[in-house]
Amino acid sequence: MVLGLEPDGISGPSFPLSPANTDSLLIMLSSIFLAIAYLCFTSRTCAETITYDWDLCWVSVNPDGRLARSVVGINGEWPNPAIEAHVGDRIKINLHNGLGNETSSLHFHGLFQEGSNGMDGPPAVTQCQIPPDTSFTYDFVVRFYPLCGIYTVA
Ligand SMILES: [Cu+2]
Repeated sequence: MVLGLEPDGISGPSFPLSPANTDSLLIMLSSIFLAIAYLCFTSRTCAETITYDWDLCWVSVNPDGRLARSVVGINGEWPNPAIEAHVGDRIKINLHNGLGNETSSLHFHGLFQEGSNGMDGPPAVTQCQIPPDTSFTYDFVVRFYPLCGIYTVA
């Protein structure tokens, strides 16, 4: 390491471009390229199809501790299950509307549905409501989104 003056006059380390450092730089850049290639390759080969079989139903719960009431549950349970997926995964949800007296749909709020707009779920906007005692399959790939994280399904 050579101590020298930085352009702004502050003393600090400098790294002259010697053949040894050029080799180190090339090795470092090659490593970064290989890491990026590995991530691209693994993100494609590791994509999975995640399938859920959900039956909407009424369940009696007391979510706020004040009064038990009927809420929409899934497979007889509430709170409803989470969907866990990575970018690139395909999500398939076989949804049966077992409510008996209400139409329904699932809306994937905030998720990009590029190429799969009909799977976004707002009733009367991108899909017809699912009548009681019928089924609908949501089928889409999770696209890249700059704010990967938690989204709500309503
Ligand atoms: Cu929304």
